[in-house]
Amino acid sequence: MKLIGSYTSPFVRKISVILLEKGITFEFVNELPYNAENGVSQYNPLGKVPALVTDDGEVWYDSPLIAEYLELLDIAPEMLPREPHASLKMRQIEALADGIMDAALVSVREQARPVAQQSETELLRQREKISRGLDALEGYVTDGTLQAEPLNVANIAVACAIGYINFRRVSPGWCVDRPGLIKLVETLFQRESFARTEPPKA
Ligand SMILES: N[C@@H](CCC(=O)N[C@@H](CS)C(=O)NCC(=O)O)C(=O)O
Repeated sequence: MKLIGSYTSPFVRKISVILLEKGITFEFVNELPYNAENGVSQYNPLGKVPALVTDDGEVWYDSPLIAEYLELLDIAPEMLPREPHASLKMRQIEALADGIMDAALVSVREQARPVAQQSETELLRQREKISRGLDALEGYVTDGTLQAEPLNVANIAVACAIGYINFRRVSPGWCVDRPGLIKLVETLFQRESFARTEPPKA
């Protein structure tokens, strides 16, 4: 199996963590999707990572789809509850965490533009999405819907989203008034799969 991705992408990290936790051997193919020259589009016409190439040569992309494909392999631990409604709930939280990653990514791209071309309005819009998303996640921790155990697509995606906003310093004050989320991600970051997939420092 080959995972096409970059070491800084939170979506790729989500899939890497799932593969490591399930003990699935994979080759990491490092591609930088924002570089002018990159090979991502030969795997995903949208030019986005992650993409997963199976041993049969089938290609899957969009991280929730890849996660779902990996569940079909029936390799423990299961990353979704068996009960359909509970499973949908976890995927809803995964979508929320993915949305926070999307907003953080847009912010980072916007801030990489020359200052005169940056839109404060756009940055604020994205910051508000992140803030509302984190508030919703804190609510899920408070009501017990979102927990560190058992590991699943929801708590993995949440930890990857927060790992990314920490890494890019997108919302430096995110932990103020969100004690549940802090505790959740601190627990998850202790796992070997998260330690091994930390984005590079430089
Ligand atoms: N919904 C996609 C989002 C993937 C995504 O946005 N990946 C970024 C890297 S973090 C990317 O490849 N961007 C390249 C581009 O938008 O051209 C997923 O869940 O896989």
